[in-house]
Amino acid sequence: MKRFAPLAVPLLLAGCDGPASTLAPAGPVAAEIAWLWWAMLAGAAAISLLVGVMIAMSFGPPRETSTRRWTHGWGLGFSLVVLTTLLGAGLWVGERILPRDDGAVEVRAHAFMWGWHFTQPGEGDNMVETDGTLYVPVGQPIDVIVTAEDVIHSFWVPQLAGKMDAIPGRENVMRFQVDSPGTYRGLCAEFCGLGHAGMLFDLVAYEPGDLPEALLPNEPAEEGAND
Ligand SMILES: [Cu+2]
Repeated sequence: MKRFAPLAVPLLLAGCDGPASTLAPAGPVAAEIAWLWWAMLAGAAAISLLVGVMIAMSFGPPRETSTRRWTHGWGLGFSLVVLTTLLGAGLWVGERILPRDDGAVEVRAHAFMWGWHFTQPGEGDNMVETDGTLYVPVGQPIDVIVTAEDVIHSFWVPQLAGKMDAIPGRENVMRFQVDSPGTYRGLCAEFCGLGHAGMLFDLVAYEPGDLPEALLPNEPAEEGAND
């Protein structure tokens, strides 16, 4: 069985890529979060390694050693330094990705059982409402105001930012930014009933000068033309 273990590595790593992966960041906020993820993995690995070494040593022959060195030095000292560094990194990243008053583009995401209603700026000062697809310009900070109709949902675009709860009667604001145009996978990250698994949406990022058709003022459509 053991010799098949290395084969599992590429398979497991394959799960770290793709449209729903936080480890494939597509914007600065997500990049900070991904960096923090790796830092936490490294910290956890360092402490696990220490524990592993100590377990291995316990199987060896008894040796002259200072208990203090192990309990104070490694047990407390080393672990506290690692955990404090990670806590500091977490606070640093958390502070840097907060929304702030700097004229970011504002969009709204309203969650309901089971779908998403979005409001975003179109041409000029025109606000455009859409269902199931959120349109944002690339290269600019975006503040998404997250609300809910019925129960608690959660707004999540893994490649762009963290999760933000959508709570009825409350407005939660989250910041993100997209580096390059394209379509990104969005989903509800809070179990909200039978239709939860299908509560997906698209986030379409466009060049500011190249407004998608859905954001342009509606031409009077011919009756039944789109059915
Ligand atoms: Cu849900």
